[in-house]
Amino acid sequence: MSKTEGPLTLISATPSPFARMNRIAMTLKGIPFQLQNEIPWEKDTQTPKYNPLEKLPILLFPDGRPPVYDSAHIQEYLIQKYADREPRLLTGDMDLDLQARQIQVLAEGLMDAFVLLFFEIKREKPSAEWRARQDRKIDGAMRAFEDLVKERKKADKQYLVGDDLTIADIAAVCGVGHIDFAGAREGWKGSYPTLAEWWGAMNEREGFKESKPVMFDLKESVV
Ligand SMILES: N[C@@H](CCC(=O)N[C@@H](CS)C(=O)NCC(=O)O)C(=O)O
Repeated sequence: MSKTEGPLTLISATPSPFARMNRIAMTLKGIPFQLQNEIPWEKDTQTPKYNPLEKLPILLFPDGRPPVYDSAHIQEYLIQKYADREPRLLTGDMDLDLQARQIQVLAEGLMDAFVLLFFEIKREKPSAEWRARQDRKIDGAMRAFEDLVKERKKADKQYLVGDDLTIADIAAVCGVGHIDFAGAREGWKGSYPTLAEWWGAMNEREGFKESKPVMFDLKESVV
């Protein structure tokens, strides 16, 4: 196989909820890709070589075209480039798609707040104010997801937007899944029962269950 052929590569981390969104989209669409698992906070990571922001996921092309980074940006590329492959992951209706992307933003905000909290707690003297701020965001997002799922259930809808699976469902499963995986909100399933039931079923679906988060061993100090 020549250098310009072959599958896409996704620089990912085994626990990363951001990368998980892209992994699910590519798996569901049947796009061939290989994973390059890294720990983006450690010295030997390749991430700065491809993304000056030093974050993953990053999508690499076999022909050496510029890499694509930021999970949402990668989702957009996959949706448009592979528009002929089901599931389409957006509805094609501008207003519904605005909602789908908004839900993705909410899920990413939840993930970001978790990461900021995770490292704050590792500091010698964590800031109580900063922790409270991130905690509010996590709780706010979880409440918003519970309300959203409740509303959709009332309308007898399985998915968060429209009648088919979209990036909104993928993002919500990954965001909530990370809180569950990290044990960041003990008892969350009791506090948000409708969300827990929806998430539990979605998380076991084909394309989702293969990408559940797996912890890595962070050896180097980050903060
Ligand atoms: N907005 C970015 C966030 C990605 C992100 O925070 N990734 C984490 C791994 S889960 C990372 O690479 N962190 C390294 C760093 O912040 O330096 C996206 O959606 O892709």
